[in-house]
Amino acid sequence: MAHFEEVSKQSDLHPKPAGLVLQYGTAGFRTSANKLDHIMFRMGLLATLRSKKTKATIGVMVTASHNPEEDNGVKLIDPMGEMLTSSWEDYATQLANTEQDELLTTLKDIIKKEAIDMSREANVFVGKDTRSSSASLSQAVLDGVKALGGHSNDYGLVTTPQLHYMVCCQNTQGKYGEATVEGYYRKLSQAFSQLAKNASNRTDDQKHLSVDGANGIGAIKVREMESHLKKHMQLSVFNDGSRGKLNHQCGADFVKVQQELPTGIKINPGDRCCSFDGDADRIVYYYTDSQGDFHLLDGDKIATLISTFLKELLNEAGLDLKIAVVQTAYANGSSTHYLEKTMKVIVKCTKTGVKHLHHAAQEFDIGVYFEANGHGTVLFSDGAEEKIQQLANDANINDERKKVAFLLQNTINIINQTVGDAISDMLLIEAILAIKGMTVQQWDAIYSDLPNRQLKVKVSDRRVIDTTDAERRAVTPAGLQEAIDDLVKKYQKARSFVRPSGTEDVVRVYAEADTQESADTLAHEVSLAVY
Ligand code: NG1
Ligand code: ZN
Repeated sequence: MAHFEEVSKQSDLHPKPAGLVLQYGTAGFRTSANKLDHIMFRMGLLATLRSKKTKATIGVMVTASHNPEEDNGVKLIDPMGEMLTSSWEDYATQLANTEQDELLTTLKDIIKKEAIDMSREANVFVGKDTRSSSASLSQAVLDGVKALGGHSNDYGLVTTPQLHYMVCCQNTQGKYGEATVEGYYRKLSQAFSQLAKNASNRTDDQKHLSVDGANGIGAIKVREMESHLKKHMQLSVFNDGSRGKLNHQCGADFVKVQQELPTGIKINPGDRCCSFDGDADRIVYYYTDSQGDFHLLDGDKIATLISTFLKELLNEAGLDLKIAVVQTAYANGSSTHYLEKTMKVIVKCTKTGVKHLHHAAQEFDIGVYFEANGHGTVLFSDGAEEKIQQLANDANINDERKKVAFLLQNTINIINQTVGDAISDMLLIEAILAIKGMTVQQWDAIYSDLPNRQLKVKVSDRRVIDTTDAERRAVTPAGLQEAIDDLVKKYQKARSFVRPSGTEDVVRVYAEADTQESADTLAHEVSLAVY
């Protein structure tokens, strides 16, 4: 067929370096930008096939999130705005690694295995972050879509969650919202304004938030959003890309791992601040106290704030809906303890990677999922949304319950349920703090984090480490887990685990204990055991 000739011709313009092998990992493909041109072209092809197969619009986002500027990457988005289904990750890897002269054979194999009707239309939404390499790489994706005869819509610079949102809107015929960036701003800002009406008179100080945009797309987009928020919020945006380098000593990953302020931000003690990551799907909050000490409110604290708020609303509404919090092994032990023992909500632990948390959260009426690094959102089941809707429409309920139903409805509308979203999470957190009349210090005081430390270890082959029990225990290499157990025993309230990273060529080490010194020493000792 003519399309295959075109694929062959175009593919020669996006040649694969012979012998290069890459894996579709935790968050798609991610490596140095100069190795990715052929990957992008081929992901354009794969997205077109996936679109034909699902009879729906598919998304392709060009970004390497929190990685340095020199890197890039690509993630595919499935019809409901969720991550690409795992069964197709293998196709992505096959297509990425097949040598130039075998590309058509691999492509035809996938078409045959999936029985794809090639006469069907295909539609692909493409977005990119602000990296200097993203422009040509997203063009390579578009070339791939075109070569296979698919239609594309190039959204240009968008956050990752905005693209997820638009794919979902498109495939639900507008039920979830309008498939435009403007539609996204409108939906979220309207919900925010409605929620903010329920906050008692706030001073300008209370409305003020400092945002570290990681010198990335989030800074641009939060500025665009600001005009929609009118008098409800006052933002100071730092690290907006005008001077600094993407993710360099700033952004959510830097702040979370280093447990310190990003560079380029000017704040006073007590000021409420947050940092986005490079593609604005993660957020962490923080402040400094009068002694100049830094206080981090990470994904665990965010999950606690949101789940407490929702649980209180459900109680007031008299709605019997099952709420759960989904975390990973990186969740601070204090957060899990607080959620289970004090809040009495169900807590589930999954493997690292949003797709795992997302799936686990789908099992509940309301699933609040957050990685400790600030990547997360809230999922409402159809049944839960219906019950909330019914309550809101019930003419026989008192004003108090009506108000609660209204709050729940707007909470649903402010949340981007397709994936973790820094802007949407920020608005929800700001609304909750405003409604509860809570300061960032009061939020921080809900529980105290156990001191912890994260380290990266370079090894010759990180794949020798295999884990079990949601990555909390190492199965291989032999003796490693026993060595970790022996080290952990030396400290109070201690816990430690290791796992190979899915986005970088490193092994990650995590340790927590009763003091920072113990957590630091334990992390160091465990990293020596990994060598
Ligand atoms: P890896 O590199 O597999 O640890 C990191 C994050 C994940 C997830 C992905 C995708 C940590 C410890 N790991 O994965 O939580 O966010 O990146 O961005 O933060
Ligand atoms: Zn990200």
